[in-house]
Amino acid sequence: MDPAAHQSALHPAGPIADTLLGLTGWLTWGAVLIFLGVMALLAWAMRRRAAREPNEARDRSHARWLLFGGGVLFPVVVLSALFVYSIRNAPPWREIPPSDALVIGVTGHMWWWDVRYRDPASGREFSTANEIRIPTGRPIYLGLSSGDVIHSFWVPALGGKMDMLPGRMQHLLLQAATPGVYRGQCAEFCGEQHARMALHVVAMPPDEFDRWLAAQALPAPPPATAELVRGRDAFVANRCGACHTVRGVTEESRLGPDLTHLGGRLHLGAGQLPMSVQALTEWIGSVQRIKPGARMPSSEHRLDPQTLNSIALWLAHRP
Ligand code: HEC
Ligand SMILES: [Cu+2]
Repeated sequence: MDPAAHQSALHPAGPIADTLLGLTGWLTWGAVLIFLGVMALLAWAMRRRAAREPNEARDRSHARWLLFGGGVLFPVVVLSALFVYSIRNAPPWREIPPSDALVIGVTGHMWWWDVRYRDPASGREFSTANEIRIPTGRPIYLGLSSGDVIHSFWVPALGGKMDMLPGRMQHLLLQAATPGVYRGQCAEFCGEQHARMALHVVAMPPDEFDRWLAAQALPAPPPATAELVRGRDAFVANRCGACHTVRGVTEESRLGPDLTHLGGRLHLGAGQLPMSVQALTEWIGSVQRIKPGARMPSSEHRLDPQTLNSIALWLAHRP
């Protein structure tokens, strides 16, 4: 796991995760208190019973107390209080995004995340993968869906958890108060590489985010050196574009992650390897060894090491 990123609901990094931790605290400590109270009563009752003669009238009145006091009155009071508290403090699970929210589409696939943005300045829509960049201090409204089986979206430091269902759009709000990298993980078993379906949320100051968004919306610039031209040509010739989009180079395909600005992402393979030319070469050559069952074929038997390396260079040089 990336040591710089944290993935903990106990260390909230935004107001929504804060509220959830508060609610968890009330529930946990409330349950502990009630449990201790009941145990103390039980101990007290056992001691008294041992010390006393039986008396039917008194026992009946105690039973009534237990039934109405402990069985009805107490739960009604406690549950009503909790109900009011949670209604007043619940994060706003709204069908309609708040007016200041940034809307991002996330689709779960076996075993990676497709992330879609719209740049308000240029009106361009674009995809990226496995990493969600967000501005701090602003609610993020996620539209969640799935391309195959049920997945579940959960970045514990920033908000709640929501299932991603095929054929249906679900919603979730996130918010980050401080810049940082927050790890998430698919939270619904979705097949053999479920455990290797991680994602990272990178929260950045709003102006930095705006620059990032504008740059991501642009297509890939033409390669500047002979080596990069070789990489691009090999990518096209080996039909990587059957599954991957590199905007400006290949037609759109949604079978695999968009690779237009891959070099700017922190990880490869849904959080499996830190980004580097070396890791990319390894991934393209032997993805089936790194992530067995991934929906991408290994290329080591088809491509020589130089070709692998030049594709990796071309993919990595574009932030
Ligand atoms: C049959 C479809 C398919 C083909 C062909 C294919 N890929 Fe992939 N590729 C995928 C899928 C699916 C993933 C996501 C795998 C995962 O993480 O589980 C992926 C992941 C990747 C990633 C990691 C992206 C990220 O954001 O983590 C790179 C890089 C990549 N492929 C490069 C290539 C290259 C280069 C080629 C051609 C030699 C290629 N792929 C051919 C389907 C394909
Ligand atoms: Cu999953």
